[in-house]
Amino acid sequence: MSEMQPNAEAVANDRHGRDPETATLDAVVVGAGFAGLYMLHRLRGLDLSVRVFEAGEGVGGTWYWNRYPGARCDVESMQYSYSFSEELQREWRWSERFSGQPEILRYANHVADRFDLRRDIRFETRVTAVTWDETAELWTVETDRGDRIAARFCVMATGCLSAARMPDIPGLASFGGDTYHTGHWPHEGVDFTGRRVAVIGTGSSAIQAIPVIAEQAAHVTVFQRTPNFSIPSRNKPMDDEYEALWKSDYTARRLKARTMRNGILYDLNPKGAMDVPEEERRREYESRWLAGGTAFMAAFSNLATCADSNQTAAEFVRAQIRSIVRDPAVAEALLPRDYPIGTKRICVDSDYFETFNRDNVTLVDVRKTPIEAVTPTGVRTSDGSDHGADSIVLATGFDAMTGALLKAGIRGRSGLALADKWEAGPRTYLGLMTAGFPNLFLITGPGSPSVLSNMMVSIEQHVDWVTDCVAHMRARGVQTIEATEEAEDAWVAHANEVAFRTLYPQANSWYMGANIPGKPRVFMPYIGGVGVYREKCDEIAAKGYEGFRLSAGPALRTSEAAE
Ligand code: N01
Repeated sequence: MSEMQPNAEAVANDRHGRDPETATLDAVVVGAGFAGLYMLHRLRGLDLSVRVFEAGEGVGGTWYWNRYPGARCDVESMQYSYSFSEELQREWRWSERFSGQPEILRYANHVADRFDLRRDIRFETRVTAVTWDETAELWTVETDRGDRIAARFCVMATGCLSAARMPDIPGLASFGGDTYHTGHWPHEGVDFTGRRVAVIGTGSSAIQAIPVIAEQAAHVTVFQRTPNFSIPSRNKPMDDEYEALWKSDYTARRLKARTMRNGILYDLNPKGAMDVPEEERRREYESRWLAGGTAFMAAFSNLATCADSNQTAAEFVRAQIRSIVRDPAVAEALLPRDYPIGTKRICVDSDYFETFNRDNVTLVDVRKTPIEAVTPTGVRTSDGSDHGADSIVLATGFDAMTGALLKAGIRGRSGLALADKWEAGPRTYLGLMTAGFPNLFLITGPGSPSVLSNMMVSIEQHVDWVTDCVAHMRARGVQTIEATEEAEDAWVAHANEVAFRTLYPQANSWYMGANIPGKPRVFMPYIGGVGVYREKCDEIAAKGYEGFRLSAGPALRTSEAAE
């Protein structure tokens, strides 16, 4: 055991009566976002000893960190919530159709309290190394607070969009004002009153933040590299009848959502866009535009696969942008043209395009005039313009899907670093495990539907699958489970094949790793659909975990055996 100073709160004995600094735990979970919280709850249900490490001071993961103005979920509140507890889903009341970050964070805290989860979570503790001990067949988990803990299982619940990306813009450190990243927003909030704000980036975060910042700031300069498609959210207070309707039938609705392509229950038009007359197509797009939200992309069944069909949806949105933005030159600059709609994550906004009609908002197209440097007083572009700023907001995104996993310093069999194994891109079996890393589970890992789905649905599915797997191992005295190379190769090939049947790989998106210089271009999430994917996972488990190698060992220690 480490001689270093252990995490102070961890010194108390755990509920199994063991000193957690010296005991071998059944499981370590990394991250206390929605995945980590539910994983802890389920593993406790098996009466396993579990420790969660969380870098933040509180629970909530992405909703803990992303506190930028306007941060809001684009999955409806009635669906972006846990389904595992009937009481929880009935008692919790959402105030808006799409919940804002503060309310979602309150919900995460409510769940942590309601299920008494905090006592097994070590906050402000970052995992720095996760090493497989070949002899003991245990993971050794080390933290930046000196913990060094042995655990039979390690579950990475680190989130897909948690490693914030700072851009490599020369001079950034020399800026004399304040710099903020949307993914690490100050907890006390930021008052932009009277300030000139430069926003770099126009992805989902920026598109939500810009209208709110523009209401407050003296001036906002938006630096846009790639224009984005965005659909109005039409957010509104929660309608009591709508809530009651959902709650009257919650279980059936949740079950149905799990069979849907993206884990969201909405009305998918089964027709192809080119199979209907132009007038009907226009009506369909119009009604969805007026209804708001990502269901716009369900206007026709083939928008993700047929270029001509996709083009009709893209053109409809471009026409809306032209009609909203008064200055034709600004409208033109805001039109996304060089990738199919939906192949970069579709954005959902409240008055984003309208914001460019304000006198205090300027758009800078950095494709035409690239950013050359940040200076002490602002941002300089290639045409020699100095855009003065008091604050810079970096809405520059994340090292998505693999960033947080690779930062955790994971080493598997024979000391193989995950970073080396994934040098040419992530390789997993089902996005749940990776060969050479026994008993290490990934929640919504690359190779699973994850970011292409309602994350709550995918999180619950993975956590339930892992829980069942651990219970299966315990019942049969299995020591380790590990993906085989063959199963992994076949899954990677299948996931690729499915991805390349769609238009998605045509865009330079973070799905492809294209936002990070030098990152391998691999389509990372599984696009085969949440329902299909769930069936595959269940089928594999039913066949005795086909494609996994299960090795015998002493029966998993239950609390009874350990005490
Ligand atoms: O990040 P992004 P995000 N110079 O990567 C630009 C989820 N999310 O934080 O496209 C200039 O999408 C970059 O330009 P380009 C959601 O899944 C959900 O906004 O690379 N610009 C892009 O415009 C989302 O997709 C919600 O050319 C630079 C922007 O920065 C994901 O999180 C809300 C640059 C980054 O956009 C990530 O969204 C928010 C540079 N050097 C987020 N570097 C909802 O639920 C980068 N850019 C609604």
